[in-house]
Amino acid sequence: MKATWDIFCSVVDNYGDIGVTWRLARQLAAEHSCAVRLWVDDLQPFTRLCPGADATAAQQWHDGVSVCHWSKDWQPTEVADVVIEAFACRLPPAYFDAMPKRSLPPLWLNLEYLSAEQWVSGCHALPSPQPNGLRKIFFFPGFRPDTGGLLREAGLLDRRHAFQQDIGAQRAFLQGLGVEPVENARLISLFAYENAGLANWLEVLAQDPRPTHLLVPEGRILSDVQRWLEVDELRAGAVQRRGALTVQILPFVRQDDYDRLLWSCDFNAVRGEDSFVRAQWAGRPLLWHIYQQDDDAHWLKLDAFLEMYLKGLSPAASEALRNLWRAWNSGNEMGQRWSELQLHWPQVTKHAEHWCLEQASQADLAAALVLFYLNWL
Ligand code: TRH
Repeated sequence: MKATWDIFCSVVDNYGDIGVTWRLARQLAAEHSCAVRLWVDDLQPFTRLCPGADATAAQQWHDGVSVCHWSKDWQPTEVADVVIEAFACRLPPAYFDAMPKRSLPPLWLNLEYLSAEQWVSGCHALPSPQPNGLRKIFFFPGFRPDTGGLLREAGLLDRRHAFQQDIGAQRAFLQGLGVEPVENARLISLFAYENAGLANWLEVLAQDPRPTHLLVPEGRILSDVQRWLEVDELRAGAVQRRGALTVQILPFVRQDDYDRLLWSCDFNAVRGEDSFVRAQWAGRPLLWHIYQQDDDAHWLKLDAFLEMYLKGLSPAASEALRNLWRAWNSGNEMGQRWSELQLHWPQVTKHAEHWCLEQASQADLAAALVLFYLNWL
C-alpha cells in the first residue's frame, strides 16, 4: 500500500511557500509512489505556478497530487502516515487532535526554511515534544551532507545538460515566450524584489559595448524597471531598448518552464528560496536577492551561503562576486560591481557548474524525507 502524505502549506506571501511545497509534493508522488495531499490555504498563487489549476476548487488533481483547499471551515479527514507542516505553519486544530488517536500515529515533520548556516546541521532531524503527546521532527533542507539536502528531481541535471547543448530547443523555447535573442547579447533573467540598486546596473548595461537582453518575468521588480525606462506601464510582451540594453517583460510561467528560462540565460538574478535553488541547478552564475527579515537575520544567511559557495574561486573573483551580492542586497549601486565581476567571468561561469555538480552529489530533499520515514517505521 502507498504511504499517505499530507503537506500543509500556508501562503504567507509571494510564491515561495507554495513553490516549495508544490515541487516537493509532485516529486513525492512521481518518484516515490506516495499518495500526496497538498493542503493550501490560498490557491490563487498556485494557479500561477500551475496554470490549469482552479483557485476555487475544494479538491483537484494535478501531476498525481491531490491539491486540497485548506479552508477555515475544516472538515474531519483521515490523518496521513506522514504529516508535513511547511515553514512552521499551524495544523488545523481538529487534525492536530486526531493525530495521536490514529492506530499508528503519524510521522510529524516541520519542513524548515533553507539556510547554509552551520547550526542547521546540529538541529536537523531533532524531535520536540508537543502538547498532543507526539514528537515533531524539525527537518532542515540545506547544502551540507548532514542536512536534508535540496529539492532536485531525478534526471534534472541530465535534462538541463541536454537542453543547454541543444541550440534549437533553446531557440524554440524562447520563441514560445516571444523572445528573439538579440545577436551576440548576453541573456540575463531578472526575478527580484524591489531594488534601489537596479537603475545603476541598467545604466551600465545600456552603455556596455556588449549587448544585453534582459528578460524580466512579471513581478515586484517591474516598478523599478518601469521607473528607469520612464514608461507608464509594462506588461508581458513589452520590449524596450536603451543603448546596448534590450529589456523584455515575460509572462510568469509554470515551474518547469521557469527552469528552462534559467537554463537558457548566461546569468540569473533570483530571489527567495526556490528560484535560488533552481538557479544553482542551472549551472550558471547567479545573483541572489534574499528575502529580508526584520531583525536582519538574512545577512547571516547570505554570508553563510557565500562562505560555502565562494570556496574554490580566486580571491579576486570571490571578492567581486561577494561585492555584487552585497550591493544588490543593500540596494546599493550595482554598475561598478558588475563591471568588476566581468573581469572574472570565465572563472565564475566554470565555478557555477562545479558548485552545481558538487551539490548534486548529495541526496535530494524528497529522497531524504522518504528515507527518514522508512527508518522511522
Ligand atoms: O516568491 P518568493 O519571493 O517566495 C518566498 C516567500 O516570500 C516566502 O515567504 C519566503 O519565506 C521565501 O521566499 C524565502 O521566491 P521563491 O522562493 O523563489 O519562489 C518563487 C517561485 O515561483 C519558485 O517556485 C519559482 C516560481 N516561478 C515560476 O514558476 N515561474 C516564473 O515565471 C517565476 C518568475 C517564478
